[in-house]
Amino acid sequence: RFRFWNSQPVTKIGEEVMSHGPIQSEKPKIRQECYSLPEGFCWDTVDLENPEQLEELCMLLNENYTEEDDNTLRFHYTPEFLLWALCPPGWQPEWYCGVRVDSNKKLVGFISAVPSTVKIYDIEKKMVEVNFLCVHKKLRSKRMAPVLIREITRRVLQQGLYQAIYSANVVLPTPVTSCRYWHRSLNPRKLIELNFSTLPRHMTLKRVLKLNQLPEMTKTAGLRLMTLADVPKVQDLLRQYLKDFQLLPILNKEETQHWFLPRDGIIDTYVVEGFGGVLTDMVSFYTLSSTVLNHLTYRSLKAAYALYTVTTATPLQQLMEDVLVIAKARGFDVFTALDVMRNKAFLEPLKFTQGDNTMHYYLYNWTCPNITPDKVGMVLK
Ligand code: YNC
Ligand code: MG
Repeated sequence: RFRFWNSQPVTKIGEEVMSHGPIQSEKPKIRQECYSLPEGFCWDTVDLENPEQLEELCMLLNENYTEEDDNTLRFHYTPEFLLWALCPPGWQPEWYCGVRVDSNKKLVGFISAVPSTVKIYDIEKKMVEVNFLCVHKKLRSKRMAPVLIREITRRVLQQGLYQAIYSANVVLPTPVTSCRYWHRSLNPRKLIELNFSTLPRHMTLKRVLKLNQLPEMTKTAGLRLMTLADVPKVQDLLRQYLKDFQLLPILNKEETQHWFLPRDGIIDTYVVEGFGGVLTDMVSFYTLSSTVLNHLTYRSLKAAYALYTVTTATPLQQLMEDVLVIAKARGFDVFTALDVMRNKAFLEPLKFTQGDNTMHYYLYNWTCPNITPDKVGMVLK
């Protein structure tokens, strides 16, 4: 078990951690050449500025990235979404690491890293977020993933960064925190017909529809979409609010703009403007749709994923209810949130139900005591 992970600088399963710091503190010797791939495959850095290569990456992910057991729903990544998720300020071309088949050049493997400054307890570290590790379905269980991970690590070390943060729904050595997904039905009839949710026993559809009904209108005065001019104030709101958590991103202006400025169908941020132009609150979510396979009525499922919510004046539950009202009006079928930050306070009152999946967060080459979800101030995409 964990033949690969046991060779890596990560906290061992069951190890009790009292200290904070790198697992390998000395500067590693960095291998100059790429790691060896199995015969018949070659490395190829994916050029996201090239629309054809971006489309190839979309295809790889759309066909291979989800592990749906029943093959009815499949994430639908768009080129625009990937440009948002993968090209924040400071992105490095070498960190879009692809694997192709030698003979026909088909893209069959991928892993990415993007720069990120993360504060863990009292220590701020420049590191990378690793995401979109994917191996084509027909090439599974051939130890390709460890090669991809070693190679992205090499390319990150080459740029002088020694830590990483990543998340997965599988247990590996060793989660720094484990958070649960919660879902709020916005279109219960459709979710039930798609088997995304089940009709609770002893309940009729009519009753479920009634139970999930939302107000027609939002309640918060001054609630509006974020604009470019709001970037500095949103940055301040986030910095003030997140500082008391034990795991949080440190965002400069450019990063705040990148991650929060609304982009149609990708990222939405709403702010509450009070008297004298003060921004008192913000709430953000990203959009990720799934394709529905083999269904007579439905072709896609539109989901919103909560990012960061900051309140200083508006009651948290009210702001979140407003965002549910907005999401429903905009055609979302479901709103998903993790039990991080202060989210637990509104999840049950607003009729979110706990999902089956867990999101485990991991740190590479960093050890620290485990963090409870309510102390987590960071959401990974
Ligand atoms: C996973 N999700 O345990 P052991 S999340 C990391 N993350 O190693 P093989 C994983 N490791 O146990 P397959 C993993 N899933 O022997 C499995 N592993 O130590 C480990 N799925 O490799 C596993 N994407 O190639 C085992 O497995 C070894 O063919 C087995 O490939 C796995 O992006 C995978 O869920 C996930 O595409 C590629 O199943 C494949 O099954 C797949 O025989 C669907 O691998 C999509 C999917 C994962 C999403 C993600 C975060 C990835 C983080 C990677 C670690 C980064 C470390 C930091 C690097 C920079 C450091 C600096 C500085
Ligand atoms: Mg493999």
